[in-house]
Amino acid sequence: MFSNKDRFKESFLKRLESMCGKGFEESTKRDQYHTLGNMVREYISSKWIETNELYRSENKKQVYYLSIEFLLGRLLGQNLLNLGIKEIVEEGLSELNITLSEIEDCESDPALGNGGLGRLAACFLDSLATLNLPGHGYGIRYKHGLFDQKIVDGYQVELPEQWLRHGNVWEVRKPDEAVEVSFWGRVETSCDNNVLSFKQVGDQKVLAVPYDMPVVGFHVNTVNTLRLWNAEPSSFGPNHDILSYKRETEAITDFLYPDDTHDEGKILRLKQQYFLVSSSIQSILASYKKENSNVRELHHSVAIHINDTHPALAIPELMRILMDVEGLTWDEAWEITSHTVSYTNHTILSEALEKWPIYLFKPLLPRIYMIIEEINERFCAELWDRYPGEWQRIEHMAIIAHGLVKMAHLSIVGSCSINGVAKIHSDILKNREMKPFYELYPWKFNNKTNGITHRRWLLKANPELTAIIKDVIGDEWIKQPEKLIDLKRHIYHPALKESFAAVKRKRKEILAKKIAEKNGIIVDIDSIFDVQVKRLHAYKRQLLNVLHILYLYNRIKEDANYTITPRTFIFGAKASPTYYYAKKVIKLIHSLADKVNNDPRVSKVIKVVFMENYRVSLAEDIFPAADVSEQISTASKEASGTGNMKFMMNGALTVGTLDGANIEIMEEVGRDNIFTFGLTASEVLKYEENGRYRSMEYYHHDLRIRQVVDQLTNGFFSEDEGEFESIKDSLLVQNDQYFVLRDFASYIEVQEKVGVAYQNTDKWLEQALINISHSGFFSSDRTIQQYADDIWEIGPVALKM
Ligand code: 26Q
Repeated sequence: MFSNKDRFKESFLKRLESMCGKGFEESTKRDQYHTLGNMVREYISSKWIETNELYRSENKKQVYYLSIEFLLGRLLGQNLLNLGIKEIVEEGLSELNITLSEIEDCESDPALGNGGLGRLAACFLDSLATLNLPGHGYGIRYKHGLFDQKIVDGYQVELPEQWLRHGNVWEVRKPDEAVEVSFWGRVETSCDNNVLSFKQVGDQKVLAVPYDMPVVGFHVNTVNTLRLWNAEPSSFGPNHDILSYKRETEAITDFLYPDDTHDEGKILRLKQQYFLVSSSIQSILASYKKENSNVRELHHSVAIHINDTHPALAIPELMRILMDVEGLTWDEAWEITSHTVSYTNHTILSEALEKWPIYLFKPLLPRIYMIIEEINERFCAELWDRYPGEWQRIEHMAIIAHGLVKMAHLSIVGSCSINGVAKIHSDILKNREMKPFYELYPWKFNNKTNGITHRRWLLKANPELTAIIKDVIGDEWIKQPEKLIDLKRHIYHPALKESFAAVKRKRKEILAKKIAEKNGIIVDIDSIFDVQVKRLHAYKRQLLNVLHILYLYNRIKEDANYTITPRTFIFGAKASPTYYYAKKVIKLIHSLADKVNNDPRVSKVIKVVFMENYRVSLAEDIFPAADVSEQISTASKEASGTGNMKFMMNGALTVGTLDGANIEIMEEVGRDNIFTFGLTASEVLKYEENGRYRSMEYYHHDLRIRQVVDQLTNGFFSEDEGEFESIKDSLLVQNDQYFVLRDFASYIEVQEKVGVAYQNTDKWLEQALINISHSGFFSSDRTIQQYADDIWEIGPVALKM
């Protein structure tokens, strides 16, 4: 089918007829997409079956990655690339006068995640399969992924996302492997021969039906599985009020929660979490028991990883099944569970730490609550032994306290490993946020600096740059990304610099064309493309970027002799629908864009562009076109960041604070090849402790600051003068929690340096190439290898090609 272009063309045309009932001439792009997608899925299926058979027969340890989010992005192009058949398909299609990219554009962009955490899970799946590691994802098949963003008059409007509208060629429904998940009811305790047993009665059952998606490794035979659960009414459901039962059931997997920081405490969210966890643990145990007779050995064959605390109920759920179903004692079950589960923390923002009120939790999950109570009691007793009389410390560390269940504490106590996602983040966890737990269990804590898959973020997104690198250093780096460092010997070669400059230019032209189409703004290809794309959050400080642009506007207006390297400021960001401040900042970016882009003199040198509906497929157009990567979070607040790595790999220079993985990027490229500014993490933490920061002083003492802050409310933006008052208040009345004004001068200074540096084209190109050369460290292959070696203790299982 894919052995050469002629065979491909023949099969494609035949399949199109049989699938769509039309000839090629009458077929639509979507018909063609479905046809190709089906052919590829079929081509994958034999490898998929073989992989599963191999895993069964070898019976080696497997890892299951539980995540409430998998931000996959489009799969057709990535699967073709990983299977090594992209070129044949492209050649075949071109003889039919179609391009692969128009077909790819028919695919919906599965957005089953909010941002960093969900995209990380997707990169990890790609690396697991490519490294031939037996690792699978478990998630939720949301009917509606993250909302589509429309901008109306500068305001964000959310529309329901509809990725399943035209079906999903990649999934296989497995009704035979459906399991039941129980909610509500009560626990009946009975005692036989001095052994207590527990039964849930009066509960409501929901059917969890798995939809499996293949995860194709790059140029290997391994095809792993992403299993997404769909909630459906069970035949053991109630026999009254069936309609509301059906509605309630289906609501569980109806939509993805669009908030990635605020712990909303909604019962539906808790239902989603338990639904994911219970169905996944049942499925993991069922497949374990097919090959193994003794559940007491589970932790030697199975590792379960929880992506943040959202799947933390895996801990009590595994306890429940081991005790209530398998008949193990508490101690036996605890030994197994606490050696099976491992946990990654992705944030230190306190508002993001999950805490569930008992009054919500206990009625919904009565048996699980009982088990957590018991875990807590035993844990507190242990603490009491170790720290006699230190009741304050114990209260602070308890899993249940003040009417709340603390999911991070449960995760730490029930896991064998706890990791942060960048060095500084892991250090902050150990020395501050989770200090008492680190003192208790120092061996559990470790760091795994995040990574990204270069197969999507370089090979797929930037084939032009990929081709240049191959020309210069061959292709070993594709399998071993750390070998990108070989490029470094060549960075002074004029030919390399020229070809890199040509590629960057080409990708800027492509992006400029999209901007012209979508925004109606003509941007200057020779200007610096300065990009900030990420979720909108106060701590990520899009506002700092905005205020700097406003400052530049003022300079240009006031000083006829002011010169500046031309820049195009590009933003992409979704705000949580209920996050008032974030939505105001989106509006502010639009108001600023209107001012800047419509001013004849200012718009000659700077432009502001907001790209609507930022998502994986758009990101693949943006990173390759960027010159400057904005990573300007308040130091200590961004656990890692992963966009920073995608920019670096595509040859953008970072303007960043010493936060998250920016620090490790600096260690890789050297201080001269990154633009850092602002407070350090320890300075920020010190201010937070001593309370000595006064934003008002910066407002009064720096005229540049006073001018831009005043412009928020003095009619400059010619709208209702109250429009941006809340933003001004956040800076002055609320004392600027994220130190925007404190870092403002430093940011202006570093941005001036960027402008000057860009003028020296030759040197800039060298610096960009240095960034690319050092980006291999940030491949998720390295990250996953570290998880596999240090945490999961799994090794490769592979068929020969
Ligand atoms: C929790 C409870 C209720 C509703 C929603 C949530 C929720 C959902 C998603 C909380 C957090 C998230 C996502 C967090 C996230 O994306 N964190 C980012 O993770 C990246 C990968 O490790 C890091 O690079 C980023 O620094 C971090 O912000």
